[in-house]
Amino acid sequence: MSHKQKNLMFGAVLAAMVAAGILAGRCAPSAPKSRRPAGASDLAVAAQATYIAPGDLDEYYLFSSGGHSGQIYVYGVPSMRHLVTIPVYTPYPATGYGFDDDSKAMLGGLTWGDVHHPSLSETGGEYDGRWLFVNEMNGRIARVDLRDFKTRQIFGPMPNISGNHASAFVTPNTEYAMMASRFSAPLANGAAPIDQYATAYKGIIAAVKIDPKSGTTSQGFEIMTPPFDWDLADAGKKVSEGWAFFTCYNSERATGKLEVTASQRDRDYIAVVDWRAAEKAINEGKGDLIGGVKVLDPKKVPGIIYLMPCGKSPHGVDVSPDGKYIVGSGKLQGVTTVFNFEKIQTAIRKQDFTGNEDGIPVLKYEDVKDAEVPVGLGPLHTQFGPDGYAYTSLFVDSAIAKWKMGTWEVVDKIPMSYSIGHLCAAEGDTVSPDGKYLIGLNKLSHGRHLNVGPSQPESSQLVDITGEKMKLLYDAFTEPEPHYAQMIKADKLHPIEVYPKEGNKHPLAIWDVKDAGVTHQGGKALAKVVLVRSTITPQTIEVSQGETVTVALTNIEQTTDELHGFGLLAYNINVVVDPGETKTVTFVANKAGVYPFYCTNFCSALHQEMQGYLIVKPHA
Ligand code: K7E
Ligand code: CUA
Repeated sequence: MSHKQKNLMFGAVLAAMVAAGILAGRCAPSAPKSRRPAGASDLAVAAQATYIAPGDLDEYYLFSSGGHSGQIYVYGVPSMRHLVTIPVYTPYPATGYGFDDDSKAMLGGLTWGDVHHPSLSETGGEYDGRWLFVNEMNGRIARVDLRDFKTRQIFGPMPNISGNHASAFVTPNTEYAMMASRFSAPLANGAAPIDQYATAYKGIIAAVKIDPKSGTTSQGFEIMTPPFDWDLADAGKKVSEGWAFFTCYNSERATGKLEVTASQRDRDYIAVVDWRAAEKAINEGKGDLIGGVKVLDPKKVPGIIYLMPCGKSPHGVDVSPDGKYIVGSGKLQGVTTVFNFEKIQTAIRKQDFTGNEDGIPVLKYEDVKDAEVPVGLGPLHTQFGPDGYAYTSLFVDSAIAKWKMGTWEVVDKIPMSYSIGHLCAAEGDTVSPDGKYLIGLNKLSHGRHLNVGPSQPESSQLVDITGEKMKLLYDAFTEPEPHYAQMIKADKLHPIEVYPKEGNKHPLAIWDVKDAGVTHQGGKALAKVVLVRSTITPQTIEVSQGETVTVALTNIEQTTDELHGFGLLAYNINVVVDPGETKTVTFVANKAGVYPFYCTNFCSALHQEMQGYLIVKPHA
């Protein structure tokens, strides 16, 4: 350990002691050498602000995108402690996800997904703590139930959509989650040469319908667009409720080297979608069946979508808490543009258009913009506080700019280490943001951690936004790849700790060891298994080679944290069963022999003894 590292560590320990009150009343220690522009008192304040004493709880849950890991990482804020990983699109041996029959079927043979934007369910524009929807770049949306933090549905791939990036972004009462294609392609899996891109390839803006009671997702509507690359979305709220906004790049309809070919025009677009009108059109039976989905063509169904010009190659689009402003930025510019929803409505009413793109009317930039805010270089995403302030991430400047809505004045900037992408404020995209905390989700960690070789973590930086000036509080490190995250007040979630026995309706559930055993019928074997400390019953599962074997495992515990596992490597079986839960795993016993199985989760002093044998009798 270098002298500098020791100093840093000493500083941290002192700060923690101050925070814990151990040094309270004494003079603050002299400033340790630090790479941060902060003195000892600042460090002590930061330490106190993020220190959660043993046994105490964090104030917020942070649901953070795991990118192409296909997972969601859950952190506590302000401690930034990693609490749990929710596997969504990727098998996760730690919880047995993707191994048992149900979760395996849900994954549909796929073993990864590219998660971008977690979206908490809302009621009246507030997070209601019921579900978390999360998109995947390849046309899927998943629903996580926040009662048990488990993925309960994977919907899609949605036909006609390739590269579903502008998603999941739910509407204020969780009627819909957004979808759109970033990579335009011929619809219905058709084929056309790339030189026909501008005409034969189509973009799609879509929405997935959500059942308000169960959260179950199903096909909503699709709107055909020119082959732009739809990038991000946000749902309107309050005055703009019923509308949704989507950014695009490549309004040039170019192919080839897009960094050049798709940057020729000065402006791209933000699509303004009247989703209620689209819903009504679908309910009236409008639309053409393409690839198994009703697709609305704006030429035939006017009044559902408009385009407003925006700075070249915009990325995020974010609606202010009151729904009045839509913030979007050309990501190569030094300003972010604030569009005014009232002005958009007026322009639409007056039919004040400059032209159209494949039947979609184009609004005038000057008609609909309110301000260009000089936030700094490379504005990507904006989040909101409770007090009329907005926070914009600047990728090129590697900083966050704080600015005031209405006066459009930039009041503060704080550097990020390094190259911030998204940012997340506490309940920052609801109708009533909490303020307090802002997290920069950075693309690179830039050496601010112990060296772990070339594959380095990404970083999340916690910022205090209670005061006039933003203050850096904490560096946390995450696995690839951070995109968006959402932060919800912890007291809005009430997760269960065990599955109540009465609620278990699984047809193969058993609750008494005397019901455990193996039955055989017509080439199939069914083993009903009880898991309870510290025995797997039956201890031997005997089958014949070639039989299709289903093992139904019920964990009959009703005690918090008493999980049991069932591991059997020879057949790639790894199931974890929570208290009160039943899971099945099915396989063909094609290898004769004796194969030990065992409980994988440490469950008691006699956990080691929780074992048994699968005996596969060879063909005679
Ligand atoms: Cu990384 Cu929203 Cu996919 Cu921006 S996205 S940075
Ligand atoms: Cu059950 Cu270990």
